[in-house]
Amino acid sequence: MKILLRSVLTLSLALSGLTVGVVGAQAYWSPCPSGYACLWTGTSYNGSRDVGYANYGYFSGMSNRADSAAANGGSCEYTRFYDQTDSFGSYFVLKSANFHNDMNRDANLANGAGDRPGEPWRDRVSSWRFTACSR
Ligand SMILES: [Ca+2]
Repeated sequence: MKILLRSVLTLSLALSGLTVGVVGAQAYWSPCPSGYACLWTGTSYNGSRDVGYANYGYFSGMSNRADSAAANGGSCEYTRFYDQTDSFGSYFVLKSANFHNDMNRDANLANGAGDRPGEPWRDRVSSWRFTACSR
């Protein structure tokens, strides 16, 4: 009986260990709230912030002024940051922090951003567009 109890106890501990190991819903850290595209006047998400929350739009308060950026489209997997208004011109892509733990923010646009490494993007972003939206 003592051996049986010990076995049950061991099994319980093993199962609770498995439960602890299960990862919950994806919720990656981001300086940008879910559902938004975000820009800051300073590097490393400092200074003034402007946000976009429609599927696309113009950063009226931050056009050609941003030094850092983050993407967190609530149901959209990617965000394009354009250098002209109304989703025109060149753009770089950041992944949404709701879906991806990598490439979802850039602390310094001057040395490249997202999928455009080495390309200067400081004081250049004017509009955004969410893409790959699931609902
Ligand atoms: Ca960068």
